[in-house]
Amino acid sequence: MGAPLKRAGARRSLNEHLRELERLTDTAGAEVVGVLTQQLDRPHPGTYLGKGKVEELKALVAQTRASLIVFDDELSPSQGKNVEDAVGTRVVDRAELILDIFATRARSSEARMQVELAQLEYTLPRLTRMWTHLEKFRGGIGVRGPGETQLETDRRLINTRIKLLKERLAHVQQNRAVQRQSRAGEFKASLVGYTNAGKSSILRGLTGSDEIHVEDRLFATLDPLTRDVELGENSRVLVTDTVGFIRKLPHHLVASFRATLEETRDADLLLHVVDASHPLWEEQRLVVDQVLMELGLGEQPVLLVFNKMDLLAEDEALAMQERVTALVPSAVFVSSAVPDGLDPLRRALRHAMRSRRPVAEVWLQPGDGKLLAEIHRQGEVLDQRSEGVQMVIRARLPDQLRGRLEQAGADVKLLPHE
Ligand SMILES: Nc1nc2c(ncn2[C@@H]2O[C@H](COP(=O)(O)OP(=O)(O)OP(=O)(O)O)[C@@H](O)[C@H]2O)c(=O)[nH]1
Ligand SMILES: [Mg+2]
Repeated sequence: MGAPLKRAGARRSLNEHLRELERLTDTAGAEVVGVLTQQLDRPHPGTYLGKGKVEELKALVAQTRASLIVFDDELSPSQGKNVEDAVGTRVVDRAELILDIFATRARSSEARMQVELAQLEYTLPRLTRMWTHLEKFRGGIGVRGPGETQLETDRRLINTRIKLLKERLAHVQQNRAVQRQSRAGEFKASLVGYTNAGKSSILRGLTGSDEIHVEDRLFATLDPLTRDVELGENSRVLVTDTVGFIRKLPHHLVASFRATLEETRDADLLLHVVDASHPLWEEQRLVVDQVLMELGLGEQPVLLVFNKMDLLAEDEALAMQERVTALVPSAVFVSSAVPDGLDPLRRALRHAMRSRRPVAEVWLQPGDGKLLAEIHRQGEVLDQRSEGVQMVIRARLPDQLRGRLEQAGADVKLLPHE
């Protein structure tokens, strides 16, 4: 069921949005047997849809023998309940569907805990309203009836579970933070983007590793994965693949994945992957920007990576490159599906790395063991040699470290051409 509010362009995107909902439904393991749409001036407070449309929905459900109604739009708990009562079939909205997919696909214990946390937090307010709803039917007999007691029990149980999950997650995240520290010196890039844009395919292409899971499905990747990528010419970068975003991503899910995406906060560069062949790529790009903002990542340096260029006709591809480059000169256009199709991305990564982590030669005095250790920890050492009593290290140095070394009296020479 797709019933967006009337506004400019809503009709045009409605079909694409429903196609996406169909793919989500399929991913969740259901088959779509019928589709109904309506454009609304404003949602009906009781049933979201108007009365006539609810009747139509009921007829369609009877005709197709559907056992589930999926709404693309967000329903209040009472609206969902009212439609359920009117039609006699279970109703879920998009948020519940997405939560369900995450729940069945999450593999690592961290992802599973995060999804459970999101589901419980989603349920908590609905639980209250669900019981309130029942209260009404009992005609207000007894203010502290069994229903309310049950509600309190349920609430307490859920709250206890939420607290426990939060504690466990905090523990996992501490371990992660320790791991991150050990990689402090390396140049890090994170792949972010709309689900199915080709993030995992790009990491696979960059590393040549078949172990990386790629699938023509929404939310193929849930757990972040970091791999070392050799760029040639003495450059190496750590690239992290992350969970994809989608429009109307449930807020609780974003909140609970915040920690997993902590890695991304640490990244020197975000690689925002856009599916250039998707008719709504512009909307998808905005959705990703919005979620990044929500996650507090709005200020990170971003490289726009237009992927799947092989699916565009030559003139289309040229027109797109021209239009995008005029607005975002740094954008790159790639295809992970053709040989050498990722070369523009490799070049851009080498360039980004050189400008942000220039190679320097550091001359240290014999007593500078502490500085040497710091270079190894925070920078990327390419080689080291002795010149008389002095130690000469060639390394990629983040700006801050270079400043500190100079302050501490080390002799630091930038080597601009490496
Ligand atoms: N033709 C073409 N297909 C591609 C390209 N890159 C990825 N694909 C396909 O797009 C689909 C999704 O690719 P993934 O790499 O799994 O996408 P993802 O962004 O990791 O998706 P999620 O993990 O679900 O967020 C797969 O069927 C890929 O084979 C490309 O450059 N060209
Ligand atoms: Mg993926």
